Amino acid sequence: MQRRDVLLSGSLAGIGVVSRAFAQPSGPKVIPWSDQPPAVPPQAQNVIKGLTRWEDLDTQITPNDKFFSIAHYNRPQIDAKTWQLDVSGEVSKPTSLTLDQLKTAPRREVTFTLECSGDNGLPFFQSAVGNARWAGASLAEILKAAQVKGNALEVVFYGADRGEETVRSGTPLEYKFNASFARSMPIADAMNPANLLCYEMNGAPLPAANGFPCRLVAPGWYGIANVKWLTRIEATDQRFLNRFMGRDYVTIREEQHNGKPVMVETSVGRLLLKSAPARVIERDGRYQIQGMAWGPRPISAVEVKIDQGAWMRAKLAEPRSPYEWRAWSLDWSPTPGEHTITSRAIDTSGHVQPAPSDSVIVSKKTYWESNGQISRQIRIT
Ligand SMILES: Nc1nc2c(c(=O)[nH]1)N[C@H]1C(S)=C(S)[C@@H](COP(=O)(O)O)O[C@H]1N2
Ligand SMILES: [Mo]
Repeated sequence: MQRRDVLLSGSLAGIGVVSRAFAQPSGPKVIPWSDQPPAVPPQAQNVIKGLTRWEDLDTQITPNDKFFSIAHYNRPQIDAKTWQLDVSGEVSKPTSLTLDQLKTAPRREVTFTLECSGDNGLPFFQSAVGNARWAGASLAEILKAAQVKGNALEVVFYGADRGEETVRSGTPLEYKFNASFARSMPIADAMNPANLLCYEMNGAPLPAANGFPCRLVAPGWYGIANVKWLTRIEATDQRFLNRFMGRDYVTIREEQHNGKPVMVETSVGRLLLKSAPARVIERDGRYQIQGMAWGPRPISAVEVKIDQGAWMRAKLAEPRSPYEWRAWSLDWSPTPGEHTITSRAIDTSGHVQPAPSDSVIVSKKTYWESNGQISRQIRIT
């Protein structure tokens, strides 16, 4: 062995990268996109952590240390020994569960691709999506045990994190208060058997950044519905409308109704159909475009367009759990120079991921729910 090899295998021992690299001197090489997103601006660096660029999300499951993390208020450090989850409100049997009690309920698992509804809505925010194997107790079973009353409309999920909110800002009626992070869901949606009171992520205890000791995992919903650092679950006979339901996380579209313009405001909720080119790899002069596709219904096809060419069918990986993204790839023989790669997903109901020029995207005035087709730039030498 050369001295350099000894150093490498010593420092990288156990990762498995070294031996593979030496066994295949011309292993696949990732060609980074030439349109790298700008850095997260300083004022957003507490809110957004751990954004991993697309080129580095190279496994079906996103490892915990590459998973993004969003926190709108503080990032609570919770002591698992004293933590309790209250189940209260319009229920006949209010309860308070310790982590050990929660873990005595049957352990359920779901693999779910979690995407922030702001993903691709801002220049620096281009990979706020990850796929993990989540484990915990069934939310529906806990709610059934608490006996939700017939008059209840919604279930509200409260996190331990808090922050100052202001209504009627700058008017004589201005009111500031200390709010908890919270989101609500209609009873029927809360009863989805896939929903978890989750305490485990990819076989490890939930990391602090992702909600330790317990978070809601709501497959089929955007990240915002997946409340972290859970402390309280409350059934209510009213509509819950806080900042994250009715003010901030609102998609505003200018639509034409009977020929008249109408501003339509909707709360961000369910996941939308989407795909993204993840990376281009090259091996011995042969190129492959790889990406991911996800959405509320199973993916039936992904198509790829290079520059202004025709749409081409990508090869889909085997389908896995209905809630996780599906890998796709397309072999490519590029000419040297700058190229644009665009992908679009199609689901089993025939929905097509909209083009940026589609009215559903053009009419949208806020940055949430940006599920339009994504184009990336690459330079081939
Ligand atoms: N308590 C709490 N839960 C929260 C948030 C938050 O700020 N506080 N952010 C939400 C948003 S906007 C997203 S996109 C997801 C991100 O989950 P992650 O941090 O595990 O990636 O958490 C959601 N759950
Ligand atoms: Mo989000």
